Amino acid sequence: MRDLRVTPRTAELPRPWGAGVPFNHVLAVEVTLDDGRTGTGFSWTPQIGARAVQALLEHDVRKALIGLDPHPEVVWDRLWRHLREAGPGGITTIALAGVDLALWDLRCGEHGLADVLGRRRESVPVYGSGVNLHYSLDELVAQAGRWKAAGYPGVKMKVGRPDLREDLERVAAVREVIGRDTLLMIDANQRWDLHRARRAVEALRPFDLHWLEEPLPADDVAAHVELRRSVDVPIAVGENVYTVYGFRDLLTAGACDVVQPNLVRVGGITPFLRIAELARTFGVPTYPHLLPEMSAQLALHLPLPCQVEEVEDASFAALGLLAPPYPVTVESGVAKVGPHRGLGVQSLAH
Ligand code: SMN
Ligand code: MG
Repeated sequence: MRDLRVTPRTAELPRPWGAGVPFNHVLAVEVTLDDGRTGTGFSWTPQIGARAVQALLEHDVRKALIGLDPHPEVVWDRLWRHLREAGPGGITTIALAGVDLALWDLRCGEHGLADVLGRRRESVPVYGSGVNLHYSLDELVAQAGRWKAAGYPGVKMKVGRPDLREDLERVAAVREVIGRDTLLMIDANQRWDLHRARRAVEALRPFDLHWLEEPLPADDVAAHVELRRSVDVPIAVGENVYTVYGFRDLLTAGACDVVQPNLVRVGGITPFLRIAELARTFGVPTYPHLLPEMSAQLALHLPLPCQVEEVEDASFAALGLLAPPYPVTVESGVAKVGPHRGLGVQSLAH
């Protein structure tokens, strides 16, 4: 490999993710081979670390990359070891994702990623989501109503308001508007402890939850095991787990029913596929976290069926980060992958 180039992009969120998150930051990463071909990937840091990841890429990754053969799995193992002193996961793996995605883009050549990986299905259901803990009850219900009206098969909402009675009122109102036939998931974003989580699950029992996501600090494997033993709602976790070892520990402990690796946070397609294959051996499905344009492509290939998440007005297409034609389109809650080369995110860099 001859070069690596980073192009930072910032997109304003039409629906801010709370007072502190008005933007999403994306770093387009272009890798150039000795023969002049380029591949495009990206790192994504919605809130924290865009500058730090850019510095890692430009100073530490670039130097270690030049001269290597562009084999994604070999490069991944080598660079992960190289960056490890800065941490086994987090900004190191977020930086690595940019390179890994660019190398997969190159590996695909003129074909699309789903065809290179192999399609097990032709489309994937999409559930509608929102970063909506700060929404008023009316705003929350209106959002859920839009997903329902658009034909999405599932809706996910945030919980973890200071008073459990507020969560109860909000979940009840969303269930009411989406009806019994739409799946309802709740996401506590690690806000609870074991005691609060148990009380919440008990109180929310009438609302037929499809899963409870990140009820507890994501690193606390033992607490997840305890919770899972004492409640009957499925537990989903993984968007803040960064390594295959983290997923192995959750799975071997029997801590969850669904894993949700984030393609970028785990370091790209190479580790994502390793995690999905591992989870499969436990009979646990992998539901890719967010990033619908990439997640839908992967979901066509994943060994167990899943759904992909779309946060309202926050896909790369909706944020204006990608130029049409888009690699993935969603209609009536079903994602399809259109014809494109590689990952279809080349326009991120321009
Ligand atoms: C989430 C996490 C990060 C960015 C947006 C949304 C959330 C989800 O936890 O699962 O949708
Ligand atoms: Mg979540």
